[in-house]
Amino acid sequence: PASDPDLVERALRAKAALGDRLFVLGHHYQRDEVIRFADVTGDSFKLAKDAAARPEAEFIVFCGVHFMAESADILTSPAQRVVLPDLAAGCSMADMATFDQVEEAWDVLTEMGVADVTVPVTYMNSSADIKAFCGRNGGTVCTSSNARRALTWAFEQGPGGPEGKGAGDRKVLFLPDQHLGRNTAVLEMGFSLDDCVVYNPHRPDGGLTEEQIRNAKVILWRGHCSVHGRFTAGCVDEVRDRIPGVNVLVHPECRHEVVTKADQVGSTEYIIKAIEQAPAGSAWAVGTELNLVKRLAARHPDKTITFLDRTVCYCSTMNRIDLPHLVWALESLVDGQVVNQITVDPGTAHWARVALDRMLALP
Ligand code: CIZ
Ligand code: SF4
Repeated sequence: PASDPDLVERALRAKAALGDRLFVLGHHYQRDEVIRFADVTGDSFKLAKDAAARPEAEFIVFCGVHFMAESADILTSPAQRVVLPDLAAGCSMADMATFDQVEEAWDVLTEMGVADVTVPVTYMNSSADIKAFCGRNGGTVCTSSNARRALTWAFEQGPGGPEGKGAGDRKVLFLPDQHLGRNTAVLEMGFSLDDCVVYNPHRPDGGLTEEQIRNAKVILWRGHCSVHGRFTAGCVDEVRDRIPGVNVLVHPECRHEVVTKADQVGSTEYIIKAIEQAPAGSAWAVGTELNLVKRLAARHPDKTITFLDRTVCYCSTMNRIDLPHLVWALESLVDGQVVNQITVDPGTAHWARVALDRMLALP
């Protein structure tokens, strides 16, 4: 549906009034009515770096979800203020790993005597206190484009480097997305499915025996994305029947059997580039969030671009940022009021930054 012209006008007016004091970031999964007001667009990693590249902007309005706004706050200067237009825009995957649950899991590993050879690695899609946990315990952060490099680092350079404690016998605790962890370990690094176990935070000892934990190379947290986790192997078969010659392109947050059946797998930025570079007339079925797939289809009318699923599949929390919330946040700033500011306490920010800096230094 077309946006309310009055709200569009108000958003434009507020942006003009704030000028260079304002920097609006828009994630690729945002609604059309919101993303048109973004000064830059990107995936979570690109946006975190873009936020840091604008030190003169007083206000960073983050059109995305909570963990992304936290990362922006961590990576920008203390004087800059990060605003999330709707505080209810969380991420169900990030919420699947709470700090208390992760501490409890670490206690289990400590009791078994394996914590000191285990390197925690968290996906960007996690709260600041989980990133800080990784920073404090010798681990790092990864994105969907550098997960293999982060895991390689963890196994080789983990505590004490190649000669350090547990070298050759190391494990990774991968948080919170089991699918990204498994797809990376198995499809990109040569681990077997049996090298991976799934730790369920709702069961005692993660629902695992001591032997299973001891034998595992990769301990996957039992989290998933409610959007990407919905695609099934059946969706891939169905689209191949429907569109002969179609290229199936999916995000690594999809289940292992979906990624295995796909032709290409990659991060959000990878997906966008692959479609841009695809020849005219080619056909693509894309397994990622629907706002982005629709935009790609509209931007490339010379290619056939369809959604991998037959049902509608938006990220409901991304969609909470709508034009009324954006206008409210911007007009409040014009009135001198910073609403919905996202701040990370300095102690957490310090250790989260340690983990993020390790990621940024990955070879
Ligand atoms: O699934 C998401 O939310 C993704 C891919 C976020 C991002 O930009 O990394
Ligand atoms: Fe979280 Fe998935 Fe939504 Fe991304 S698409 S914000 S991982 S629920």
